[in-house]
Amino acid sequence: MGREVVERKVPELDLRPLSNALGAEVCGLDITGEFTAAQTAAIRGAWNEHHILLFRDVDWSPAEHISFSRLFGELDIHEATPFDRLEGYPELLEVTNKPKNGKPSETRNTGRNWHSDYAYTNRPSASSMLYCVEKPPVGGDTMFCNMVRAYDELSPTMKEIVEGLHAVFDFSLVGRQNSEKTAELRLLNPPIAHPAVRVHPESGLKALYVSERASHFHGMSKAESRPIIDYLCRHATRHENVYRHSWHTGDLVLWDNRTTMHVALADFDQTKPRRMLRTTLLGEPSGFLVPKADEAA
Ligand SMILES: O=C(O)CCC(=O)C(=O)O
Ligand SMILES: [Fe+2]
Repeated sequence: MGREVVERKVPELDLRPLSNALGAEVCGLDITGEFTAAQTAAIRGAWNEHHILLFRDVDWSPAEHISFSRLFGELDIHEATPFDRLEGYPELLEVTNKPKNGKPSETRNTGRNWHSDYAYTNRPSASSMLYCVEKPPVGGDTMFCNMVRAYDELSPTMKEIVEGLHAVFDFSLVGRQNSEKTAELRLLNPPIAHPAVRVHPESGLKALYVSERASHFHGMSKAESRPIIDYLCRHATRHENVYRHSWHTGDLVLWDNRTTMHVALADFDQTKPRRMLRTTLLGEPSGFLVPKADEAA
């Protein structure tokens, strides 16, 4: 027997801003169960406007997390980081500091610098949905910044310069600690260049696409690129352009990787468990691999 379609007045979503820069909480909406196309479109519209949506007190199964995520696009099965996927659910990445099979988890330091998910692949992620299962008593926060505002607030001349650039994303800059494993993953995900300004396919908004994982701009040396990358990251992550999320169990945060960056803070006692589950929506194919010679420049 199919599940009943719950009557929800989603087109009149109860939205509360999370910060001045970005983000909104969607209040009073049960997101388990089925959605009509109109309801999904209403959530999508709010998401495109606010870049980040928060749902609280979500109590669902891995299968429900996956089916809700699929309403918004095709899911990645995390082949670019083929570890810590939930047993039987490759669509769910477990981001946790809890040991796996008696060994430290691969994801225990995931996201420790400002980034957009999977920028180092040729299908940079469109968006991610992170669900908090277990959290430390204090800390373990995640910060998000608005890359549409970051672009908008550049001078006209800087906008023109950046629009002509391709940023090269390098896996060795993801901030992992195990260098052997990092080298192995860099072979799987060789440096790739993407336009430094991207146009959101649905909203048409332009957003800066540069992060702390960009090594240089294609056709420029690292020495030439560094000050510009550093400036753009500093500019994008100014306090007033950031929302800092302090997690509660049952929180689900949806972020758009085309219009935001995020960073997972190590501001907690690492002996306390933190466990999150993430679905990742595939973005449009983008970018070109960087020839070895150029890479060394
Ligand atoms: O653990 C977090 O808060 C986020 C980690 C991260 O960067 C991600 O899951 O994409
Ligand atoms: Fe991330």
